[in-house]
Amino acid sequence: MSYNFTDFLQKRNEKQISEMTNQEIYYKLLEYIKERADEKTPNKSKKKIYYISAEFLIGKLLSNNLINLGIYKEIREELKAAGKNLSHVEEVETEPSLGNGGLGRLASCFIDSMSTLGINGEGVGLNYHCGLFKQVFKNNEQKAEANYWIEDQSWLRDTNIGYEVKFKNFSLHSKLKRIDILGYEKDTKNYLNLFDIESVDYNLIENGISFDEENVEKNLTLFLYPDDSTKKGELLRIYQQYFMVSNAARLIIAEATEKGSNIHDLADYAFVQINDTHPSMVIPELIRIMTEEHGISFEEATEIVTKMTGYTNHTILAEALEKWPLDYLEEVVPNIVEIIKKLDKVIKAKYSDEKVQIIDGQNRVHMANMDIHFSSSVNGVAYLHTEILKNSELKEFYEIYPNKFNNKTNGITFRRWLESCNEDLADYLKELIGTGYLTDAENLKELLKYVDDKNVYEKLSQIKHENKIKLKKYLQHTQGIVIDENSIIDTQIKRFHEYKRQQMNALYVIKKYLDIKNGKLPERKITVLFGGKAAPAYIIAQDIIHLILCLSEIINNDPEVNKYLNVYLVENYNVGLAEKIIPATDISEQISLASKEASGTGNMKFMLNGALTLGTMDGANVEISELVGDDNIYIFGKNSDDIIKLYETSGYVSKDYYNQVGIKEVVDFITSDKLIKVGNKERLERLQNELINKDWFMTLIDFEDYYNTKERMFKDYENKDLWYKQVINNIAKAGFFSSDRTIAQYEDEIWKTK
Ligand code: F55
Repeated sequence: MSYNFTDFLQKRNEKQISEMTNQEIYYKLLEYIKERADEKTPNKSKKKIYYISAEFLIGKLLSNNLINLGIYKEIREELKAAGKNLSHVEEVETEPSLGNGGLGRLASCFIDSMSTLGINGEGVGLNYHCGLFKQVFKNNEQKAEANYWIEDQSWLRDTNIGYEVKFKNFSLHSKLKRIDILGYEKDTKNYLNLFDIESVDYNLIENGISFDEENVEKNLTLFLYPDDSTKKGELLRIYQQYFMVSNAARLIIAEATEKGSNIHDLADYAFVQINDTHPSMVIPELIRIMTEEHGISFEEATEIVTKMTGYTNHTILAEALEKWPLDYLEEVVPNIVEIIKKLDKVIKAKYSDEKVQIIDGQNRVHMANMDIHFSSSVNGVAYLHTEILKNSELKEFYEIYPNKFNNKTNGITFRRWLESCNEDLADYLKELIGTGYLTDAENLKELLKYVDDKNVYEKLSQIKHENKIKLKKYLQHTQGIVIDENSIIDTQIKRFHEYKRQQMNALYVIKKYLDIKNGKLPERKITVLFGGKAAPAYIIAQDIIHLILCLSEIINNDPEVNKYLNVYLVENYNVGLAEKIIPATDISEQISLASKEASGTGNMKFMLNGALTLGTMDGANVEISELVGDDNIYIFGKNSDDIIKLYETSGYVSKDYYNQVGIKEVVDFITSDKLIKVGNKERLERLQNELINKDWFMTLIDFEDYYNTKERMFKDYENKDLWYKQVINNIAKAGFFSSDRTIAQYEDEIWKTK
């Protein structure tokens, strides 16, 4: 059998564990795990999945790899025997920040599940050296700093694979780096393929995250471009996207050829899942290579590529759908423009409807439209989202291709989001229902036999309490935040965006503050936790962050109020923080404006970890509520049909709501003397004006219902039997949201590798 870590060190004449620093232990574990990974064989099947994504928010990999190797507890004991603490070693690892939020995290859960299910499927993306910016707070505002994460020793492995990528004015040579993706207790493994350039130059960084954007030969993989980029960065983003897909196309063709493909049959060897439109240029790029280099006709190449690609949509927000100006593309990749024009011609010849054209009247290329015409599958990421795509957002396409559309409700890997982040809960579940849920998450339903068991309520509440204490220690140590472990913890962690409505939660905080000042005291102390970054170019989102930071300064320092209410916005929210905050949370805030959140995946993580959802009928909340039933979730607000109608008829006037009693005084507080004293007048006034006169995401329409529902939740929390009965119902029904289920559906219904 396998040698353990101590044997590994002895064989190499290394120091004893007890004599090593945590840093040294981390690096040795990294080598040890890589060696163990070398024992595994790559998955083999004729057809291979290439999950191309501009983002893979992988998080730290040490504990996840130990769990997937089945040696987490063993290593912890070995370290403990030497007087070392595995969780301190975990802290040494830097977190790669190769993604913005849900889309990137989803891609990471998916590659974990593909490996676990033994599917021959790999991720393909870019190796950003600084990734998403590091968030720091100064004067109650967000500042962005460069976030270096690559160290001399890391999970990245060098390969000698690399390709020439031709742009209009120069060529770049790529270098492929790989990270092993180990399935849970599997003898096989897959890779995450990250392409890079060797000429990245950190000296281009000026200050914070500003850098010389023109020097593409040296900056191509320097930063992950934030989603709300201004025009300035758009060209760079096109360079990044083309570099990513050109390399992916080369890799696909090389691997297929190696296995005997003659390219005419490429679709038997490869399937490409296009994660949002960022990798869409893979379609024209594959067609280009086939026609230019393999003598295949344009018609045949188009047919092959259509057969071997599928597109996943993650949003209905119009501003997030990529539309590249033709002349930008022309400047970067003229060869691709030729192909896109040909594809556009095919569509123009067939359909007159303006809405389904690839190139519009303003000479912009609608990337999603190209994907839908020239791929074989179009999927949304939750039931409601897919229905909205079919019936409103992409209606015209659904009429043409009813069979292409399908739903794949998102999921999360339970290895990271339960086994690794909430070990005490995972151990207790094993005590109650055995280990079956580890390989088939639906087995969590067996928990339902304990739904009336008060001993189980007691134990679950103890675990939650312990998790609050762990979070308290961690936040105290790393951020100087001291939360109260006896308070109810109410959490909203996600990217800052108006549609996610952190501003509504902030208004709640104001109302609660005013309540307390007026002598209306909560039964138990409430801790409202926020976490998330705002795109540097997204002013209103930064204003919302500013408001929350100002509120926390006032509230946490007011002795009259801080006994009953605390508000914190944790700095630099990332995967690692999520892993600590979620197990400690009681209330999961999923309060997006109905129809706007495609799915959400935080909602799933919280329910699995024993928090109850306070949410709108949006995204996957709809499916959560169907699974757990009305008694086990707190739903409020207008539904998506009503909201879609309101947009169609321009029927929402925020001022009408602002003038209602109970709302005006709360909104007015944003520019009160108290707030202006600790804040920036311009920001606070702009935000208040936005809420009163625009409020594009209808904060005020749902505020009253939100407030009342949250109050009901606090009341129910005091009834422990009621609360924990709901908690059990939620954990028991969370099995559906395992990404193993999602990936099995992609495999059975789209990919068909087996
Ligand atoms: C990143 C870059 C661009 Cl240019 C546009 C969007 C993004 C991004 O981060 N999107 C994103 O995270 N979308 C989310 O995808 C999740 C996974 O499907 C969904 O759960 C979530 O609802 C959606 O907002």
